[in-house]
Amino acid sequence: MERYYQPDIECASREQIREWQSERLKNQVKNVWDHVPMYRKRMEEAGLTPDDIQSVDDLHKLPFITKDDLRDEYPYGLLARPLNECVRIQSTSGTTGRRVVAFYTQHDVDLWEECCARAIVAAGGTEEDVCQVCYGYGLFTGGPGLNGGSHKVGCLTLPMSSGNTERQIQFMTDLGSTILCCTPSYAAYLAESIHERGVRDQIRLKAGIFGAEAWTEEMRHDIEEKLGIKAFDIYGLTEISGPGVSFECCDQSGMHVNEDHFIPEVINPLTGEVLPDGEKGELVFTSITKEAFPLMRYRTRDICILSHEKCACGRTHVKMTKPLGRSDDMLIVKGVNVFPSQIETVLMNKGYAANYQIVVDRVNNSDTIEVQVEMTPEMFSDSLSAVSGREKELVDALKAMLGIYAKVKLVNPKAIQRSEGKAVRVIDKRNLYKQ
Ligand code: DLL
Repeated sequence: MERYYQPDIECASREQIREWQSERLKNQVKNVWDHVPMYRKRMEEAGLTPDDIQSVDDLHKLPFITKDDLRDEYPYGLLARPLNECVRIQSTSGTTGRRVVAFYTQHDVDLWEECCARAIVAAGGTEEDVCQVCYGYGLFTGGPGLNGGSHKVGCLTLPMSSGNTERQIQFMTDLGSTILCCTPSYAAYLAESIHERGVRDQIRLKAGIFGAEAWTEEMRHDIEEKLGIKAFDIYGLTEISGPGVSFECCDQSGMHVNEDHFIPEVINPLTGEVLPDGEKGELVFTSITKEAFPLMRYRTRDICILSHEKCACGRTHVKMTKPLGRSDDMLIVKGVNVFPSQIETVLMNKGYAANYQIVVDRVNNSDTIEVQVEMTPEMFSDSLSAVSGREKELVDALKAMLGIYAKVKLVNPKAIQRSEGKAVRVIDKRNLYKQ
């Protein structure tokens, strides 16, 4: 029997959800008009006043905001509440030099943790469970979000944070963890390490809640099989709150967006036109219940598809596909659009583990792409000619998927550095020349 953390909300009628959204959107628009100068200016430029937004049908009138706006307003420009009402910040890693700082009131933290609790219950979590959280704690939202959700559900929470694989496995076996929360790449690494140590039969895990980075269905099956669990996807971003913006249910057919808090839209990234269900485009969110840091029509850069089709789990909130890539993750190699997930699919279908790296470069004014992937331990003893035969096989399969030649280099098992958080899949050396 399907269980829900907040059944009245998660299974509300579409009319009810629409009513909540319209009411909350109207209030939020008034709120940001009164308290955030940038929003008022943008609305005035678009010839709008709060009265123009009467329901969700008017949402499309509002201007978009982007990560550049967040940067321009850094750090306090978008605050909608006085600082003394804020109790927390979280921040993105800022690896691309674009650090985002998001603010929370206590109310914001509570609602965020409830969203994570919904995800944990959807994955089968109850107060009987031992929930091991190995997302990073600190500025990253992964650890604090799932930690809070786990408390709300009443699980025994293991606040492990990321890294120290030896200790992770020891706690997992000694305390009998039943739910694992981490990035999918770290789950794959943990699975590998558990097998190497021969302790698979001491593991009690039943479910994993994996997100924060792109992962394919092939990778899901691999992790599910190696750990003997059901693996659930969870999505979110710091700007909108953190993990739990959407989450997967037992149907594993997309992630339900917590629509009572976040209104999703999918737009054509070039024209800004709102696209109907089933069409692929850039995901945009409006946070209608956030107090401290509400974002109106925020362009996420994540590419996905929305679906209002009825879900077998009984939840009524719209589902989004896994992000099919990020518009800024997309590599353009020799003029062709390449998504790392396409490469991962080819590798996993050919029996390789998800330990790979994509190196893009420019040689003699022409783009090159090399896929480095680890041989499996069984392949390691292969002859040189067998190895080059395998490389050729992958080159052909990648050509069929991508339409361009990608060099393939099979490397020794363990040669690719394992990740404890978000995996670094792409090294684009062309960026070095731009600086
Ligand atoms: O990654 C929040 C999070 C933590 C989500 C733990 C799930 C679990 P940021 O660091 O701000 O926040 O990165 C947000 O990560 O725009 C997506 O591109 C990507 N992302 C997040 N979840 C998924 C997912 C957290 N399930 C960015 N699948 C987002 C694919 C994901 N990409």
